[in-house]
Order: sequence, then C-alpha cells, then structure tokens
Amino acid sequence: MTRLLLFAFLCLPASAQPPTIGNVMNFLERAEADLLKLNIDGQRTEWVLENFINSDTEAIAAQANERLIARTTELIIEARKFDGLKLPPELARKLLLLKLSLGMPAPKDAKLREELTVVAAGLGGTYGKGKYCPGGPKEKCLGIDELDVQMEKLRDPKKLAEIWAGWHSIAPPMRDSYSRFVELSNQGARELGFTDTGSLWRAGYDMTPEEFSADLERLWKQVEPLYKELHAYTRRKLIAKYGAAAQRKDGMIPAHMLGNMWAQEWGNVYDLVAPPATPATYNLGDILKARKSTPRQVVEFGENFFVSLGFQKLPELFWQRSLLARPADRDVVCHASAWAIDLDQDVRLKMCIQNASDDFVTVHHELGHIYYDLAYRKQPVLFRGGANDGFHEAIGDALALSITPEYLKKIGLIKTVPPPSADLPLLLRTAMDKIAFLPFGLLVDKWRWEVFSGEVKPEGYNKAWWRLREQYQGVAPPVDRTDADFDPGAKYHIPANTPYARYFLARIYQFQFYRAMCKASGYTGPLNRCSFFDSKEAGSKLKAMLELGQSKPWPEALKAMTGEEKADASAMVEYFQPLLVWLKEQNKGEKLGWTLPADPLKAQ
Ligand code: X8Z
Ligand code: ZN
Repeated sequence: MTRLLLFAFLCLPASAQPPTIGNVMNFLERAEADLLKLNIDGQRTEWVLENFINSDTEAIAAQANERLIARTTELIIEARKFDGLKLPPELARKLLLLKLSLGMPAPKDAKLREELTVVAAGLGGTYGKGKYCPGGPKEKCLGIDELDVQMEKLRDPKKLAEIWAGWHSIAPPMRDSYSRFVELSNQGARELGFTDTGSLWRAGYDMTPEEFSADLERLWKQVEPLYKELHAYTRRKLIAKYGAAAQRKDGMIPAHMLGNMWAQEWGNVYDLVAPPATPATYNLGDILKARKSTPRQVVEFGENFFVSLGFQKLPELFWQRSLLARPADRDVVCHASAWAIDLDQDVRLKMCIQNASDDFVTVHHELGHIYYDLAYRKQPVLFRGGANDGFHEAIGDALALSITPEYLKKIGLIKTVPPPSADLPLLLRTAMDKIAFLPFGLLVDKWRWEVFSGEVKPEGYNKAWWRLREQYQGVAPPVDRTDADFDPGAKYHIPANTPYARYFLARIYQFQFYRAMCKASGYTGPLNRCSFFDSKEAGSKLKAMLELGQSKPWPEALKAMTGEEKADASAMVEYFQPLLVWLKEQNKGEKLGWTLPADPLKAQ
C-alpha cells in the first residue's frame, strides 16, 4: 500500500502536485537568505553612492539594485504557486510582505529593468549634486543644507525668492528622466498584478488601497481646522512684517516666506509670529552653536534619551561608520538618513549636522529609525521593518515631543525654565512645525499617485503640483512657473523615490505614541508639558512594539503600545487644544482659508 502510494506520488508531474506548507517554508527560507544577501549588497553600494556621488558609484549602485529587484521579482512570481493555499498567519504574512516589498518595481525584461535602475540612480545623484551659486557659477555654490540655513535666517523677501528659484532650477533637467522612471516602474507594477506603482504603495497598510486613501482623508479632516487657523494667523503676521510682498488677493501665503524651502515646516519663522510681550524662549540651534557642540555631542543627546528609557548605547560601529558633517571635498547626499546596512548591528546615520535649529529634533528622528532597526533585528528577514512605514517615521518624533523646557534644563541645555506664560508661545512654536506640515505630508503622494496612475502627464507635472499645494497648503509660488519647471523634483523624496504618505501618518501616530508613553510614565497633567525621559515603563512599552517589527498587522502593534487599534488624530488635537482656543480668539473676524483659481487646471 505504502509503495503503491509512493509510486503514484512519484509518477505525478511535479507541477500537478498541490504545494504543501513544507514547500512554502522551504521557499521562504531560500527567499529570505537571498534577500538578506542582496539587500546588504544594495545598501552598501547605495551608502557608497550617497557618500561619494560620481558616475562610477552611480553605476555600481544601479547594478546592485538591479540584482536585488530581479531576484525579488522572480521570488514574487514563484510565490504565486502558493496562491489560495491555507497557511498559518506567519507564513501568509511573509508572502504578503514579499509581494509588497518593492518600492520600485521593475519590468521583467532585463534591458528595461537595467534602464530603470540607471535612471533612478541618476535622479538621486542629480539631486545630491544640486547646488545654487548666488554669485554666479564661479562664486561659492551652496548645497541644500546651506540653502536651508539661508531660508531659515533671511528676512528679505527678494533674496528669499532668489534662493527659492535658484534651488528649484536644479530640477527641470530631471523631468524627462522622471517620466521615463514612472513608465518603467509602472510596467513593473503591472507585471506584479497592481494597476500602477502608486496602488502598490497604497497596498502596504493592511487594508485595501481604497480604504487607505479614505483613511488618510478621514485623518486630514480631523486636523484641517487646526491648519486653517494656523494659516490665517501666520498670514496676518507675515503681512504685518512684509506688507504687500506677503499679501495676495486670493489669501494664499507666498511659499518662500515660511522659513523652509518647501514651506513644509514653519518653525523657522516663529520669531515673526510670536505673540507680543512673550517671555523669551530659546532657540536650540543657537544654544548648540554657543556651546560649540560637535555633531557627535548632538547625536549623544539623542542616544542618552533612548538609554534613559532602557535601550542600549549605540554600537561602536555606529560611531566609526556614520557621516555626521558635510565633507569639504566631495558631493554627498546631505538629506538626513538612517541606515541598517546589514539589517543587524551595522547601523549608521548620514547627516550634515551644522547646529541649525531643526538639527536637534532631526537627530532624534533619525535615532528613532536606528533603534527600531536594532530592536527588530532578531526577527526573520521579511519581518525586519516598521509595523508600517509611518511607524518608522514616528518613533524618534514621539521622543522629540518630550523635549520640554524641564527636560532641557535637566540635561543642562538651558539654565532656567521659562515661566508658565511661555506655554502658549512654545505650543505655537511646535505647531509651526507639526501642524504646518500636515497638508504638505498629504499632498506629495497625492501628486505622485496622480502621476503613477497616468491622470497627470509629464507636461502637466508642475501644474498638478501647484494645484495641490494651493489646495491643501494654501501657498503660492514666489515666481512665475511654467510647464518646463519641475518643482516636485526639487524635493528629495521625489528623485529618491521615497514614499511620503508615511510622514503624514507619522505626524498623527507620534502623538498617539507620545500620549501612551506619557500615560505609562505615570504623567497626568496637560499633554503638551509631558516628558517621559527616564521612564523605564514608557521604554518597555516602546520596546515591545519595536521588537515586533512588521511581524503583525500594524493595528496589533499600535494596540500593544497604546491600546488603540485605529490611527486617530485626537491625541494631536488634545495636545494643541489650548493653542486652538487661543488661535480662534486671535483670528476673530478674520476670513479663514483662501480661494483657488476658477479652473484649477489653469492654476500656476
Ligand atoms: O525625510 C525626512 C527625514 C528622513 S526619513 C529627515 N523627513 C521628511 C522631510 O524632510 O521632508 C522628516 C520629516 C519629513
Ligand atoms: Zn525618517
């Protein structure tokens, strides 16, 4: 009997045998081993590219990326034979994550795939090399980190507009490559069964792409009233400072007057909107400069925060291999980033720290990525990731919300805690970064989704970009734009192909995480005054969530930490409640909002 059965089994053609759970396990073991190796190769070459941008490093990085995408695509296609098989949740999740793992899907055709990886590396390189030379090409040229400081400090609208336009002039040469990139990546997405690359991205949130879009809209509606109040208040203050240069009939704010190249965070112009007779607060950038803090010391402040929660010190390799300041002799990508090179202990930070006022918070942001990477490094390869990408972006920010005056005094960065009357101004300062960011966080991928879906064609790229910026942010370009411009390309995440909805989500999640950690630390006062520094209870909640990696759907990770199962802006609204009341008072009699051009397609 046994022999007969065995015979019958052996006689079946391999393809006709129904796959078993054992087959899936074997397949995944092979897949994870291959992906780990190719990922490490890819990360190493990408690290070298971003630290030494030149034509050779671009070519090498493109090749490594090509190999990784080729193998991942093969594995995704091979995994189709398991479709419909009833599997234990852990295996089913691994197969799902594999299917969703390509942020840049590529065609099966080797030539086209190679073309795509070359185009992508070129886009990243062009952005990284981007410079504006205010005195002409023979004079000193400035990279984006230096221009950021100018946008932060300058208060002359003409000069600001010049710098804005100067930086944006790096982008038009990328437009054609970008449209080719879109075509090729979409072809790859379709071959994997998605309608386009945007819908593949939206499928990564444990719900359907349609549910995800609806969820973002729901969250935006929760916070939009806060933004509208802040916008109206800031507009009035800018008009008071700059007069006609800041005033537009349509009520929009000129995008170059908000202290940031993309008008995404406005904290740098806090001095212009600070309520009169406010007690003096502090500027962390100025404090660090006065202390002559080295980049390493700035990073150590962030490390100490994590250690205070019960995490380990950063591995020695981190200090040996990170890049913490812009090198004088070569082009590097200065946009801050965190790396888990071997998906294990070889973690690195790449950041051009110069003690600008945002640097302190950005360091915490980046260390959030690094401690997340370290926490899930014992998970199987396919689970080494954030519960979703918004979680990854929210961890360090949740800690940074604890940078209260009391905390700064404790660590010796300020001598005296500002009086309670400074609470509201401090809240306004935070809102200028956190609330102002929301519409920008939303619109970047709204634009990209329209581009990937084909709704917006290359000749309409720039118009569509400004239509969304006007609609959501209520900001207008400082100088005339034409279809030949490619303003989205002047924002790092577009040439780098980094999805952006994650940052919108992170703005919401970070307040949920922060509220949960404040509670765990035993804090009961007003949310905006809480610091959970030094709380092992908060730390162990955080650790429990981080260690899960992406092994569970994100609502379960959220529940482990907060007890909540849905993204919810109520923690953010609670945090800013006193400010909202105050802003409403300030804006009495003011018309909130702005008007859009009658035909949005004609908007410029
Ligand atoms: O890109 C970043 C981080 C690296 S993941 C520095 N952020 C977004 C941006 O700069 O546009 C953090 C906030 C939003
Ligand atoms: Zn980040």
